[in-house]
Amino acid sequence: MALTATIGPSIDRFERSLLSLDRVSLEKQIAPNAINLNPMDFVDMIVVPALERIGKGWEDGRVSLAQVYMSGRICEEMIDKLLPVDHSSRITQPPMAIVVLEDHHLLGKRIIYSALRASGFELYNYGQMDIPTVVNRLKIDKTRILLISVLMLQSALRIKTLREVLDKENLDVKLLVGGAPFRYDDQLWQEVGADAMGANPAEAIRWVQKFTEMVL
Ligand code: B12
Repeated sequence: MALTATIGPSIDRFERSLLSLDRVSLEKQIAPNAINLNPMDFVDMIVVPALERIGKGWEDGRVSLAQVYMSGRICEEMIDKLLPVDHSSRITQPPMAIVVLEDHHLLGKRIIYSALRASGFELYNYGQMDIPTVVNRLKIDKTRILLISVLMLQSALRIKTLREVLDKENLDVKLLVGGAPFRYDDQLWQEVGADAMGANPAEAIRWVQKFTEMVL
C-alpha cells in the first residue's frame, strides 16, 4: 500500500490509543518496522497531527484536559525512546541554545533539540525560562543563535519584548522561532522580531545551518 494511504489511518489509530491511554498498542505502533517511516518522520507525520487533533477535540469539548495532559506525557516518554540524542561528529558552530519561553509546552523543544543533536549540532538546553533569565544566560554563554519554542499565543508575543531587550543591550543573537502559533499565522514571526521561523525539525536544521554560516 502507498505510504500516504497508510498515514491517515495511522494517525487515527495513534490518536485513539492515546485517548484510551493504551500504552501496549502505542508501543506496538512505534516498534521498528511497524510503519515505513524513520523516527523523526514518524513524530512529524503521526505524533504531531494526533496531538493537534486531541487539542482540537479539547477545544470542541470532546476531549478532557486530563486526556490532553496524559497524551502529552505519554508522547514525551515515547519521543525520548524514539529519537536519538547524539551524533558521532560535532559540527563547528557558534554557541547556540534552545528555550521554551514562558510556556509549559515542552514536546516541540524536545523534538527540535534531539533533531539538531542527531544532526551533529551541540546546543545548550535552557529548559523553560522567563525573559530576564534567558537574557542572563545568553550573556554568560555568549549565545549567537537562540531557538525558541512556544505553543501559547501569549508566549509567542513575549518574543517581541525579548527582542527589544536584546536590542537595548546590544546583544547580537539570531532568533529562530517555532511552535503552533507560528504555524497558524505565517506573518507572526516577523511581527515579534524573529529572524526566521521553522515549522518542523527539517526546517530547524536548515535555518541553523544558514545562521551558522552567517555568524561564523
Ligand atoms: C499536549 C498539550 C498540552 C500539555 C503539554 C504537555 C507537555 N509536556 O508539553 C498540557 C496538558 C500540559 C497543556 C497545558 C495547557 N495547554 Co495545551 N496543548 C497541548 C496540545 C494538545 C499539543 C501540543 C503538543 O505537544 N504538540 C506536539 C508538539 C511536538 O508540536 P509543536 O510543539 O507544535 O512542535 C512542532 C512544530 O511546531 C515545531 N516546533 C516546535 N517548537 C519549535 C521551535 C523551533 C525553533 C522550530 C524551528 C520549530 C519548532 O517542531 C515540532 C515538531 O514538528 C496543543 C494543541 C496544538 N494544536 O498544538 C494544546 C495547546 C497548545 N494548549 C493550549 C492551552 C490553552 C493550554 C492551557 C492554557 C490549558 C489550561 N486551560 O490549563 C495549558 C497551559 C500551559 C501553559 N501555561 O503553558 C492551547 C493554546 C491556545 C493559544 N492560542 O495560545 C492549544 C493550542 C490547544 C487549543 N487548541 O486550545 N497542553
